[in-house]
Amino acid sequence: MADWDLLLTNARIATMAAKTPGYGEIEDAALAISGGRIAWIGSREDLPDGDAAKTLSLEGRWLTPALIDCHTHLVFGGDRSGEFEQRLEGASYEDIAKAGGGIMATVRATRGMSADELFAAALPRVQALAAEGVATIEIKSGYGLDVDNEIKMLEVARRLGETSAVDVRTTLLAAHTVPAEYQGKADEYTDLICNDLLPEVAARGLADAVDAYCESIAFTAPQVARVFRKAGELGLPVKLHADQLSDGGGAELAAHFNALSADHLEYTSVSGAKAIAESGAVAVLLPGAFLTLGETQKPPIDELRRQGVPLAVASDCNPGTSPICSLRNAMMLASRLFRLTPLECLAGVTREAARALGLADDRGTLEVGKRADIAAWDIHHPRELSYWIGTPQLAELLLAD
Ligand code: DI6
Ligand code: FE
Repeated sequence: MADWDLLLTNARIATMAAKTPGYGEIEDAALAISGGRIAWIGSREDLPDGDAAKTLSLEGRWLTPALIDCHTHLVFGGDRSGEFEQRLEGASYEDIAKAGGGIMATVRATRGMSADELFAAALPRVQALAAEGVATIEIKSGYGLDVDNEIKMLEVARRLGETSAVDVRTTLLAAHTVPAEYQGKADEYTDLICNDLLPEVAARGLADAVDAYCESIAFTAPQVARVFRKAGELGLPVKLHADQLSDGGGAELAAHFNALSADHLEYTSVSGAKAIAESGAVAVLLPGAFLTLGETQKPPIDELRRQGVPLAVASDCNPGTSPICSLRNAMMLASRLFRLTPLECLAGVTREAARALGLADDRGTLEVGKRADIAAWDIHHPRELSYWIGTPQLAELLLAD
């Protein structure tokens, strides 16, 4: 007879398991949890005999894997509503960045804040995501752009994970933009990242991955390649902001370095999509940035689908291009703007988001052995999670620990 910590009964389950068709629906289901892991899942009539320390009836509610926001920049100082206004008056994102605004404005605000102040500013964002069913959040640095401030950001991100119920994965994005003090000296700043910052971050275990922004206003492919080679030497996986504003061969570059994911991809070519497919990287779609920038060129969704590239969806929560602290809204936008189906949207914030973080074996689907991070919803069908706009439907978020 099995011993379980918790037995969930009278539930409808969308397992989101890769091998099952559709949502992997199980009607009148039960799910048993032991030691924070799923110990049994299936139809209630097949449930083996067992003793559960606690039993919870879900009263017919739907269970899905807890959501995963696999791309955020939610630790930052200040806001950029002034630039939002300027853009609506005609300035472009690149114009503002070249005039010293854009990312650099947030860098100045972030450098000017203590770790405690940054933590206090970021905590409500983490709580807002958790309130809509998110249990895992990736948080990038990239607004410090020197050794001390990048480390400060990563420490704040780690602390957010330690002090909240949400699991935080951190990503070093020192190659986000060239800081003002290195203007015209991008190679020297790349040296600083490779020689000083990366080794210290790796030695202190502060980052789970390394990201870079490959773009005409940011870093060239050879500079990104140096950062990625160093990350590889230090045993850290990589991911890339690729082809967001122009086709800079970012998808190919990400594929070449076996990146976990290539993110944005608005300007990715057919050959770029093929390269991602062959490498096995996840395409992370960020419709909040597409919306905010008034972008008209969409990621090559049909080509990515044809090539069998896994599609993830994330909020990209940041003060410049995606001031959207809601993964449900990102799902909603992915369906409206990129025509992802509700099934693709839900897979994109569960199974494929886990894969984009290198956590596919650990979470993102409801299967035996996986982490028991489970969202219970007041809905009649899981497609509603992309359909409703701004409608809270989370009944409960059950977390492994
Ligand atoms: N692409 C983005 O959309 C964000 N970073 C990036 O590389 C923008 C970050 C910002 O504007 O503050
Ligand atoms: Fe981003």
